[in-house]
Amino acid sequence: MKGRFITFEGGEGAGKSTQIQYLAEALRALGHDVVMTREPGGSPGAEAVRHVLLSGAAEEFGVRMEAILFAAARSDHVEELIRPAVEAGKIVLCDRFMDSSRVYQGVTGNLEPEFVTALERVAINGMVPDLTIILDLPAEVGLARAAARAGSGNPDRYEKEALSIHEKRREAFLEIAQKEPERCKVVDANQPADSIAQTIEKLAMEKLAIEQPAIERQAVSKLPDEPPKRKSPRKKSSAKAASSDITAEPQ
Ligand code: T5A
Repeated sequence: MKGRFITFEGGEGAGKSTQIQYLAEALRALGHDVVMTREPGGSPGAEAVRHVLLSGAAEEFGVRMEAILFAAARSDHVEELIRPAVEAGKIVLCDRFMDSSRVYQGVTGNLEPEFVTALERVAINGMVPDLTIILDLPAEVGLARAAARAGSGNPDRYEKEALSIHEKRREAFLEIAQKEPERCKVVDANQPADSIAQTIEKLAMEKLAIEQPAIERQAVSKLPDEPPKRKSPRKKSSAKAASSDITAEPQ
């Protein structure tokens, strides 16, 4: 089977990492080879840039500089990890990708759309996600979840920003979904994690089934209606545990 690239987007504390764990488990139970990764980061080069961005070290140099750094990290991540994995037939689940740059740097960073589009084109180099899950919930709820996360330490560069900015980001993600309904599916994230996981699993299965050749579609159609029994996904131990399977987080 051709690999697939699925991204998870949304505001702070929307539950992206939690849901990636659930989906990875469900897909693995069906025999898929799954790679979990995240942005900024996901490859050694990009992880080095992550620290600069999230610590706020680049903030004083302005949003254009930050946007270029996100794009540089993304380019490395795409070429070193995402594309090779998809070409090898794996399903890549990524915590944030190009839509986060459109929203955080573009909309709330007030960067010109042409600049954001140009960076995106270079950074992703054709690697458009097959499916993007947008986890939607009030910014207040997401921020409270992020703050309550065990051992979360100090808020990062973006978590510190005003509630109105986070609400604007929520609207911007919904707008992207409206413009690209084939790629982006909005999921109500203000529910118990288990029910969100079932909705996402269904969306992912539909995507896999639709685009698979007939013989593979037949196999998927024989899957049981009920999702496989899951264990709770592992908890994060620090501010945000590296979700990449293969990359350690340099701090
Ligand atoms: N950024 C990133 C940009 O500005 N531009 C870009 O191009 C990119 C790629 C990344 C930051 O970088 C910015 C955006 C971000 O500000 P990060 O540390 O990687 O920062 O953090 P986030 O991606 O924002 O993710 P968070 O860690 O804040 O949250 P998640 O992953 O959405 O949420 P998760 O799963 O960790 O859950 C948070 C807490 O809520 C609980 C979990 O157990 C956890 O404690 N939870 C639930 N509680 C109740 N009900 C549910 N349904 C729950 N689901 C999870």
